[in-house]
Amino acid sequence: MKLKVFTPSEIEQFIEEGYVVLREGFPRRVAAEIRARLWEKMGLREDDPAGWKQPLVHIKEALGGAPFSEVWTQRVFDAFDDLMGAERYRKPQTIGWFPVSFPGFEAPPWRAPEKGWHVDGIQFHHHVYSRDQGLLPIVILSDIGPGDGGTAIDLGSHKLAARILAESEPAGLDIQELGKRVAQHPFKKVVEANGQAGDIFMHHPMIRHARSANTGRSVRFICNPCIVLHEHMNLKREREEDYSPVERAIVRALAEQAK
Ligand SMILES: O=C(O)CCC(=O)C(=O)O
Repeated sequence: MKLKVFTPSEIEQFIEEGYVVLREGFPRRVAAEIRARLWEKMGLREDDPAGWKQPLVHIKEALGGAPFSEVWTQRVFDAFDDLMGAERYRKPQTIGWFPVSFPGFEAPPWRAPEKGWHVDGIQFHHHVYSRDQGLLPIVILSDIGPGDGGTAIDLGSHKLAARILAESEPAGLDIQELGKRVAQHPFKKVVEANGQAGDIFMHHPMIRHARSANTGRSVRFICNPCIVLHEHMNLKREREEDYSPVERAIVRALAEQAK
């Protein structure tokens, strides 16, 4: 596959670690307009911290039209093409949901969360080739520095989940059982998804991740839309170059296990 946005070494990082960051995927202006709309929706004000009464407000909605749909730029779709394969996924029109996390409830230093680790996908039965989630993008809507509540991700855990799923075939696993089995394994390396408004963290759909406490000073806005593939992943392609990086990560995880 000819790459449009990422370099071969970034693709290699995605395959091995389970994530790559698209910097400046969409304009900062769009992020600012979305935040303004979300403040309105929450009935809270950015300039009135006295009104922030809880560490998290979860806006469980997918929202479309400008400014929300303006996240989906050609650059973002080019990045999706690089990771899932052009024409192999359904182009989203909306974004959501929005977990907004507030500072002032947990003191620094930031620590990796003890609870809440999961692989996404409560809405489908999981197979190693599932089409229901082709990628997990975390759309950064506010500047998120170290300690500011960036999503915690366990690098390389997508390979573990892939192996667990492969072993469960042909029955596959429901999300609770997948979560339980992944939780029996130690963490490899936990990092925070830090970035600037306009960046998008592109995660392998099988990565283990968790919400982390916002120990910073600013309100953290993200959203994590689900990108659906048109067809199941193909883990037995005839030509090596036809694998998407999402598929190649799974194929490699299974080959490493067989060694
Ligand atoms: O809030 C976050 O940082 C993570 C959100 C998340 O993991 C989820 O909603 O699946």
